[in-house]
Amino acid sequence: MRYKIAALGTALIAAFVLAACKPGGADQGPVIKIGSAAPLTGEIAHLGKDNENGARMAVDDINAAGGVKLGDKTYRLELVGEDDKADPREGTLAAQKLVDEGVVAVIGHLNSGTSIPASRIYADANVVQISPSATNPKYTLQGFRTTYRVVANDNQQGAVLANFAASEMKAKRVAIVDDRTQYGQGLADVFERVAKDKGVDVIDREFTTNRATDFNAILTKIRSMKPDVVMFGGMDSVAAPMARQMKELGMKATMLAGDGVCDPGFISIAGDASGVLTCSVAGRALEKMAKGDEFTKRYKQKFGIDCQRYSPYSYDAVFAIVDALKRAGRPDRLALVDAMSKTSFEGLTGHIEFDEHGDLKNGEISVYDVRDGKLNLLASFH
Ligand code: ABU
Repeated sequence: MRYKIAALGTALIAAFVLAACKPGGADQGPVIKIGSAAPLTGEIAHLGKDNENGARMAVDDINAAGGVKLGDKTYRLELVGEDDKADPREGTLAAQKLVDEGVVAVIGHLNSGTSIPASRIYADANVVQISPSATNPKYTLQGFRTTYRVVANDNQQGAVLANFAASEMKAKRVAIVDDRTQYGQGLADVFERVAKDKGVDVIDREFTTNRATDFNAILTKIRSMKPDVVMFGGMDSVAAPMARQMKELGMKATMLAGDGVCDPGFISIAGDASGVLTCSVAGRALEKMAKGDEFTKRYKQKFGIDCQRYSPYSYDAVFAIVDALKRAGRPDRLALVDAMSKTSFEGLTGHIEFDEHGDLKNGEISVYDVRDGKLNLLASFH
């Protein structure tokens, strides 16, 4: 049973409707605001900007195609971006700003550690939240009717990584390091449990932080234990210097990591140490999306940079909002919340439909390694 929606006060309804219908200019018509929350500064800003760019591309495409027709009105979408700095407290501040700004829904946040605390603020304000990248299972298990994601979760991702290590990589001895974030630690926990079930010897469990850059002590200890695999739960900004230090220490182990690491940003920071990585993405591989090539070309043309990881998912998240708005028939937060659970459409990233928690049905996990400085798709799992 999901969280009962808090009743909206008359003043708030009036404020929201006014915001939603505020003229965007003489020739632009009324506006529906959609929020985007992600780290736009700091170590993983490249990923946050990528999430925001995907949402912006969807908003621009929808506006270019004539906007959103609801009843006898046609609305232009406006994307309102907030920087959550990948920090839980900043995440709640960004969430409150977006709620106060009058957004009807939010695409975000990028991190599980920001998405989870922010989700209560969105739930209390009846604002639909769709994360294009937060994978910690707890995010959708809080009982909120407003909380969705368009990627698979870490119960799936951690299990696929552990099965892949045992069955495909034939790993016998695995050391695990995590960054103590909700994402990194959570993914490492699932990986450890499933790996042990598969008979893999988990020889060490270490932790660091999501800001650390020096892993000499941890890696020297792990090296002495001769692992086949070092599983890392965390983000690319930490994994890349760790990979470089593994190479400097002459370690032969493969680094195995999840979607926080599996992106071109890792390769550009890790450089000639990037070949150590095997990693997963919590969704369909870009290479397997029917319009993946077209998306990456248009993205490069529009923003002048290559897409990183989850921009196709934030693109689809905006379309999920518009799909539900059309069923709702009006730009109203509560009507949108009611319409969201019936979402069912073919998106760029695959079929978008949600289970009773707001998790994507039939989420896919893609596994890559790095060859010749590029991510190379190895396998996909449902
Ligand atoms: N899923 C990868 C990074 C985002 C997060 O879940 O924290």
